Amino acid sequence: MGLLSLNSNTPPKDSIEYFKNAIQLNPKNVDAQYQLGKLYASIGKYKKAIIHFSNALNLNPHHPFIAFEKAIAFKNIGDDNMANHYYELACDINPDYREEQYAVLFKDEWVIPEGNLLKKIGIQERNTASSRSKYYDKRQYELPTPKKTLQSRIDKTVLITGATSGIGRATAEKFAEAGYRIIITGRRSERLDELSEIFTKKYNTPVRTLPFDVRNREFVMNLFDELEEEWRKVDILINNAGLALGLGPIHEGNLDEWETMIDTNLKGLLYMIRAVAPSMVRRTSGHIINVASIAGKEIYPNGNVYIATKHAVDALTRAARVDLSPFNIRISQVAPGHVESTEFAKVRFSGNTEKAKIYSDFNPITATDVADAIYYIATRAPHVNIQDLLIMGTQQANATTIHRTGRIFDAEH
Ligand code: NDP
Ligand code: 8X3
Repeated sequence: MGLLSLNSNTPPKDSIEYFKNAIQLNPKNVDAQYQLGKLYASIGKYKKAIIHFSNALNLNPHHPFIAFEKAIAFKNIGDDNMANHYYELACDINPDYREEQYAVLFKDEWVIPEGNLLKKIGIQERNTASSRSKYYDKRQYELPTPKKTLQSRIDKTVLITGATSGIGRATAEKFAEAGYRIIITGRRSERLDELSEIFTKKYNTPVRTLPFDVRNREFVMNLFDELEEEWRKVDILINNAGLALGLGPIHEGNLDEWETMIDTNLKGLLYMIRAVAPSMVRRTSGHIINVASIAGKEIYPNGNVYIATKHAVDALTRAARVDLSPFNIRISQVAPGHVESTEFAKVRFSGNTEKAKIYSDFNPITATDVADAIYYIATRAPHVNIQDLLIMGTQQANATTIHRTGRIFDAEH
């Protein structure tokens, strides 16, 4: 069934079914995603339209028209900030959109363009007095009721992946304590809710929870659509979510565990950069801090695939720096050795508490020590980029040399 078999007289409902089927057969069909978005927009279902424009744009980020259509859809639901964001993107992709006839739609004081203007730019479906009123009748849409928000002491937003425990949680707390606005993420939404309550009460700073799995490519690529306007300018992205599963020789490796580690530690981190970096590039400001590991610098027996993912993070940190530094974006990395007060060992050994007792005979660093390092990286003067911080306990010399001579520093803590 080719897309061209539809003709202009097909009623929108039939066309919608047609393109839905096409997408079911092949979700990567850019044209079907785009056409379905346009159809939804033509009947005033702008939120659905946005979803399909987002899908289409993710599949073809350089498409000459989609970003503009998406901007118009956001305008229709009264989200000027996102409308302007996608209008700017549309202009970057296709500079023709800078022309006055398009630009007028995105001026702060938006004057309803007279009929022929919309017609001229191909949106004639809305070119009637009654449909034009949709631009303004926000009651038709379920717009989120603005919550009473707390004022942050530092006007910067930090998004931390994997904030439900360990290093991510400690880092979130560090930034909350300092008065930043924080977006905490992870799969366990109850944990996020609990932490949000604790941090808000304790530090009186705005906290936004956003539960998701970093492996969910579609969700991550549409991340900003999930967030209210005031949360969409991410100043600092901390890519921390990650895990090791198992510790054994490569010839006995568990393929599912390998894939989970690759999908989370490597692909999840990449999706996050791909989703957040473009807005940093547009603003020519931002900071991305990746949590790598000593396992990204050295190898140790039986660590194979986890080690490979962290070596990849190390390489990506350096490669992304080359691409993003021209846009005044800082890219840093922290590479810890063993870190206690995390769930890392419990997860690696599938909840086997005996095997997970790997910190009892020496003093490793703690999640708070790593959070301090991350905070240090993030708070240098704007002309300084800490590229890499390798950090280990005093009793750990490298990945494999650990002086397991007891918890000699416990008394000091
Ligand atoms: P934890 O297990 O305590 O924390 C891991 C965090 O990652 C959790 O918040 C978890 O949240 C989140 N996470 C895991 N999988 C996903 C996923 N698919 N989608 C979203 N979030 C996910 O361990 P750490 O704090 O130690 O780990 C944090 C980072 O530090 C990891 O990248 C790890 O590789 C790295 N690291 C750890 C070291 C250590 O010794 N502990 C040493 C060096 C580096 P949830 O389960 O709720 O999704
Ligand atoms: C976690 C530290 O040494 O277990 O990245 O790989 S190690």
